[in-house]
Amino acid sequence: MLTVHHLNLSRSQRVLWALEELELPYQIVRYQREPTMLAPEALKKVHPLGKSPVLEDEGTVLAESGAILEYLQETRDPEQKLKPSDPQARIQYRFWLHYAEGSLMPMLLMKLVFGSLGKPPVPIGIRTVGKLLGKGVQKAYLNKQLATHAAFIESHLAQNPWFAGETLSMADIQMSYPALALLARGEQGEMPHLTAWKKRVEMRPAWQRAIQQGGPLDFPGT
Ligand SMILES: N[C@@H](CCC(=O)N[C@@H](CS)C(=O)NCC(=O)O)C(=O)O
Repeated sequence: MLTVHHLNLSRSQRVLWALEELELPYQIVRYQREPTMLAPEALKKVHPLGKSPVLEDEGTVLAESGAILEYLQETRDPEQKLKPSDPQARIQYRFWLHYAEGSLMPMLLMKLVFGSLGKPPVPIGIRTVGKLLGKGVQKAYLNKQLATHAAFIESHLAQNPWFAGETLSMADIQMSYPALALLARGEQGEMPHLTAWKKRVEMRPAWQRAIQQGGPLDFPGT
């Protein structure tokens, strides 16, 4: 039986969605974020990094959502439901699978960190400086970077209903967390194509079942 180590409000929602799309049986071990938003120590007993998601399959322990999604596709998707067959679509598939955590998530995470420098747990005496520093980095660097990413995603989805072309794939599942976080921030103006993609995602019964299993997907700090 596949086991998902699932942290609330987290990237492990992707794994639940993939499992629901593939209609696979699985069990969930649940973890709640600490007040600091970090994962509880118990997750380190499952994998040394102590992050979620982690997937267990008959003694194999896998971390990294992209690696987990590729593993599920290779081992549990004989009909290739979640990987396109067209060679050009496969190029896109690989690109978005890597881009999600390699390029977009780091910007969103930095935004979260630099946006928090004026708040606890930063010591009260340096919060004013922290806030100024955070705002400076956002203005000089992060906001421009995120605007470039948002425009790039919009132009891609203007031409493609799904990230790897005509059909839903693991690329959409991997992109779901940063793409929805970007949208939730609401700082990029109208993003009609990403919004339309979100609606297509939310209409999928497998997505709805994954949300029922994992809890509502919210983006703390966005
Ligand atoms: N690149 C990893 C990131 C894993 C990760 O950072 N997960 C977050 C949840 S979204 C986490 O476990 N955070 C809690 C912590 O850092 O303590 C992946 O895609 O799986």
